[in-house]
Amino acid sequence: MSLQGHKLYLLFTPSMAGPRPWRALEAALRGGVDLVQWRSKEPDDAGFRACRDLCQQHGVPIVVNDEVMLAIRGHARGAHVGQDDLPAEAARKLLGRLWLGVSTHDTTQIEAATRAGADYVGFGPCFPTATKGYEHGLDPAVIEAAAFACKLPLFAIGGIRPDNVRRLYGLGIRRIAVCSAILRADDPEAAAAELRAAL
Ligand code: TZP
Ligand code: MG
Repeated sequence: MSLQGHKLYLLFTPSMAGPRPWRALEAALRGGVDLVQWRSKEPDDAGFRACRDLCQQHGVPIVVNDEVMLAIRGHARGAHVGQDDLPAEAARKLLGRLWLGVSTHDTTQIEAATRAGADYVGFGPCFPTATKGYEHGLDPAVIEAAAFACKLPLFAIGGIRPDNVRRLYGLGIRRIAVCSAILRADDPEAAAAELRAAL
């Protein structure tokens, strides 16, 4: 399966999702999330396996944030690394044919991730977001240039919500990664469906 059809990427941090994280994840999957990142703040292999199995039931691939070895031994579809994590080249070697995602913040980093053999990039922050403490989003012109220049599937990230996602669409963005807009929504299924409809 290629990444081409994947557009709505949920960063699933259970502690972000209120008292019933699994219910929120299931609702998000029903709403149209088609790629999930396991993004636990503490090591939680049992939580990872529960997440993986739920995603599998919905036919949705799971990617592990940071923990490349967990992705491999846990039979995830791939792993995601940031600029301060295991270098993308090293992650690429360990992952073999599994997917590698890389967080990027400018076109130089996109080019480096592409050379390192990434399968997709995250790009942002597009808007301010408390989830990662960004007070400002990138200049829309920078986002548009990245969307145009990037040869890999690019998931815009950072503060994306149903009420601003169309601005990104207008800049050429066709894939998004979100956390709080779904996990903190009163109705995660509706939030996911609304984001998906905008893409
Ligand atoms: N990287 C850039 S912004 C961000 C990450 C992991 C947080 C995304 O979360 P939210 O809640 O969708 O802004
Ligand atoms: Mg990281």
